[in-house]
Amino acid sequence: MKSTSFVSTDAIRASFSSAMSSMYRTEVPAYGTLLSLVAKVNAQTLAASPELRHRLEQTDTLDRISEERHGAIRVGTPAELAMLRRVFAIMGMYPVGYYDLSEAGVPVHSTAFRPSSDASLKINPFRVFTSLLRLDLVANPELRDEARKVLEARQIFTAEAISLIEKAETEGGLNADDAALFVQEILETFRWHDHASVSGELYDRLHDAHRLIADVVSFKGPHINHLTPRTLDIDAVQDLMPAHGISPKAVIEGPPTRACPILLRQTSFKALEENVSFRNAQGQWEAGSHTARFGEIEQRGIALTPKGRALYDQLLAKSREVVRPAADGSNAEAYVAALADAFKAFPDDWNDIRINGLGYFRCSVVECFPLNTLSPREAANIETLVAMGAVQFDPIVYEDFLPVSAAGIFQSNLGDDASQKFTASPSQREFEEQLGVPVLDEFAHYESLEKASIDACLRHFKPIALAS
Ligand code: OOG
Ligand code: NI
Repeated sequence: MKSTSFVSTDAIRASFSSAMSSMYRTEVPAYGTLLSLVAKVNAQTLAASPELRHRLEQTDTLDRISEERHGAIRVGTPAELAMLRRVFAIMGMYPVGYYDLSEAGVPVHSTAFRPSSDASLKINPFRVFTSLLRLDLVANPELRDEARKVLEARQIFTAEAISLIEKAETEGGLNADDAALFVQEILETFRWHDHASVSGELYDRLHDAHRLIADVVSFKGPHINHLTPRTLDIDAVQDLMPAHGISPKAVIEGPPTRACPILLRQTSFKALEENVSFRNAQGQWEAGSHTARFGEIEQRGIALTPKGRALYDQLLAKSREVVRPAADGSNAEAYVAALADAFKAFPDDWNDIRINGLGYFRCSVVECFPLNTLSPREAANIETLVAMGAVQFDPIVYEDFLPVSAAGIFQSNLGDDASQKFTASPSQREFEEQLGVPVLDEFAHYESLEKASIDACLRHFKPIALAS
């Protein structure tokens, strides 16, 4: 029988996001420190910039920021990935984008599960960057087979989780009690395990192949490896981190500091070395360690069009030809200067970005605009309406990721010895087959949001445009 009292997928996601955050705060205390630092800086930034506060209020996006974060997990088999797709769908999170990380020397490919509609993003924009290990990129066939056997033998979901997933799918939703239980059971999948499921000897061999392979294969489940709050001023948080006992990586990844933020800027603190026990040949537990979990913060800017993204990629590459940031931070200042210099070629004014077709914007009607000043011809043209002040525009926030250009985050967390190379081999079709659905194309999605906002404005002025 179909129940009418289902909890909304948005509410389940919000409760899951909050449960993950509490769990990670207990597991990695420095994450809690970062959260309070980010909250403090965000409050100061808003106090110092009434205009920013006003636009965030006007676009109904202020409230989401304090709750906003993303997490990252890495799974080992196509079956695990396909099941996660079903889990996230119950929370209103769908796969957006395909990322080939073999390009950055990491043997995984990925997508981000996230809400896609405006309304859902406003309620809670929680996203989970989800990577699937590519055993096909492991050169040694014996090691590949051993890893596959270990992965195929594990079950990362509890029995209760599986029955609730099936129930949600057959009945079309979950009632309040089931939704609360579902969140608790799914949390189990992402919990940290300090007892490895492989021997120390196998762990070492996996680790020699790539630190990330050891991370995916050696444990009972895909522990959450970081949770990232969103800040409105990443430079300020980066500067304040040392005074709060956290030492950040030397440079912020992504674009430089700008008046009009674009895409995504991120910085992190190094992964912790944690105590882990491994079983030895006699079946006894032996002490060892593993490094996987870290902290990260991010600042989000406007979503770029393919043209804007190409310019971004080109300018980033140009700055890296001048200075490549060293892992020890010794040339950080020179890098920051080279980056700022290269990005002088990227317009730093919202209207210039819009007119040059570099970014996506959401248009809206200016409510107090005197309609009787518009001629029918003016009322039918969006550019004229913008120029006359009848329509305003706000940047559409980039909701996705830049893991390849921010390969620095991976590298700084993999340790300096992790320079293994993998041949870049994007394999989106295979990924989508394993996932069970195609991923949403993020450019097409942003474009449709922009177009819908323009259409709504034109509809508003249509009575005038049609008047003769
Ligand atoms: C995922 C890293 C990707 C980001 O912010 O770009 C990511 C991982 O290390 O598993 O979270
Ligand atoms: Ni991240």
